Amino acid sequence: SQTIADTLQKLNISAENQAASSGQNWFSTDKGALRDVFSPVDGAKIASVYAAGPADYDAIIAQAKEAFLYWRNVPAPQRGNFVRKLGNALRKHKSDLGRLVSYEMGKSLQEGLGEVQEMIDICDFAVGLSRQLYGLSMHSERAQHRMMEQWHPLGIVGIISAFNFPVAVWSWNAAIAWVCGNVCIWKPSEKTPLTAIACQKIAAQILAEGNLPEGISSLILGDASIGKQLANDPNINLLSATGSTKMGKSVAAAVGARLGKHILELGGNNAIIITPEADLNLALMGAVFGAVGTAGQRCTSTRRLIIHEDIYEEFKARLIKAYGQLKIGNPLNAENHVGPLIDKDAVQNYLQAIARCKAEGGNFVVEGGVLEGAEYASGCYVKPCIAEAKNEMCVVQEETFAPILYLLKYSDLSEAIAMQNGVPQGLSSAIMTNNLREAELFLSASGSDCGIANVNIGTSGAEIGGAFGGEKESGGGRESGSDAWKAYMRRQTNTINYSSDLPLAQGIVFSV
Ligand code: UN1
Repeated sequence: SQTIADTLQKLNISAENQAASSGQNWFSTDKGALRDVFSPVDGAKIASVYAAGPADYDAIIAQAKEAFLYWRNVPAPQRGNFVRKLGNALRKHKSDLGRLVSYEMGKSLQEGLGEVQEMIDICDFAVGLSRQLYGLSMHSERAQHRMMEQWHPLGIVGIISAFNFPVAVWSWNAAIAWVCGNVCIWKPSEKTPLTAIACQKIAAQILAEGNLPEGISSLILGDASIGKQLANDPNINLLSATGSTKMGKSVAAAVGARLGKHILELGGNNAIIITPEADLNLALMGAVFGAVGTAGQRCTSTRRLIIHEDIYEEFKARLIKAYGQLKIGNPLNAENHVGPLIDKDAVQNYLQAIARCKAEGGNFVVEGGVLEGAEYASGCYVKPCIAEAKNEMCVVQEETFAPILYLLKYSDLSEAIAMQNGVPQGLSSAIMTNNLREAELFLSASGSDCGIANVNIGTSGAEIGGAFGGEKESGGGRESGSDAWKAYMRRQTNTINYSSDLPLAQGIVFSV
């Protein structure tokens, strides 16, 4: 079987990697700090990366600006052709990239491969979209006048991505941004730079084959200070940032201060309502995958179950049994359901949340804890746990990026919906029911207040065809499918007069 060294070699990752790249042009002019990247899977050092400094940043911006002057004039379907080739290259590299995602980030190999599939899917979507960037035409109130709108590219799109979806989130933004005529600068999480380097190398190769400007795709590595720079920089015409609500608030303030555009994909506190009319087998699978998949590190992870009192005890017993069967361990081994958390800081956050939950009166029916032993030597493996809790508890109101599931009890559906909505976040939500009235109420204006609301599906695992994003502290932005592309373009309204008069709108008379 293939070793990690083989995977790294096939993806062209060196032992020491440069801080920035504009297409195939890699550099580290500032020779910033050299940072080691460790795998949460086995604690081993994978490679090192330089952090970008001011000269690296300026070079990236200059290349991006120049590339945009060219790219904006390339017909959109031809821009789609670049994305089509990228999608094909990703198909070729799917198994290697999926393995590296799994090894660098810690999610199961299945989910690593799924993440690469999500990239392929968005490329397909964007290729089709490249012939569909439709504007409307309107009827003018004036004779022999025509009105229409056009969508033009914005310029440079900055993409800040998080460790939990180290490659897919980039592609949702980049594939759409490119067909819209923008150039992209990607700042991945400093916890997962290697998968980003691998993707950038694949994209750069396609650019080179098409003789396209290097600055269409750029990568810049470093910590939050690079993110701050992007947020403050008026050269960044749109900043799409995925991460914590805290990060989002600081990005929004900086981008807002310069009246720039942003798309924010922040935390979630997602719940599944399980009614007495639910198919409990479905509900169980949806809840367990949602809560322990990606070790609870998706922004769409299921954090709360709101269960009807009549089925509460039965469902709790089934959950406890299912948790008892979970296998925790190396995510590259297909036998295991749950891999490690991203790092030891994440383990500390998990332990603190458990302690706080207990202090606030939470009752753990499945206990958590950190696993020890040779297989868990990275120190990042934790036990998925379940606590009976109250929605008002401080810890339940927050997003803890770990596999901790809170059980809440309800007696009528309006109360359940109020609980579901009664948190600061508004990303994903679900109801499990076979009752049409319950389902439709949940989806109605007085139902879920989230950007995503599902019926008989858990909270995680959205497809790229829909617009992805949430309300309230989840940020309000939308990425991926539907008409989310509009955020990556500027709308221009055009009125064209083909008469020999100059009538004014609103019937205003003006003559000299
Ligand atoms: C995220 O957790 O940042 O719906 C994104 C899902 C995935 C995306 C999650 N398609 O779970």
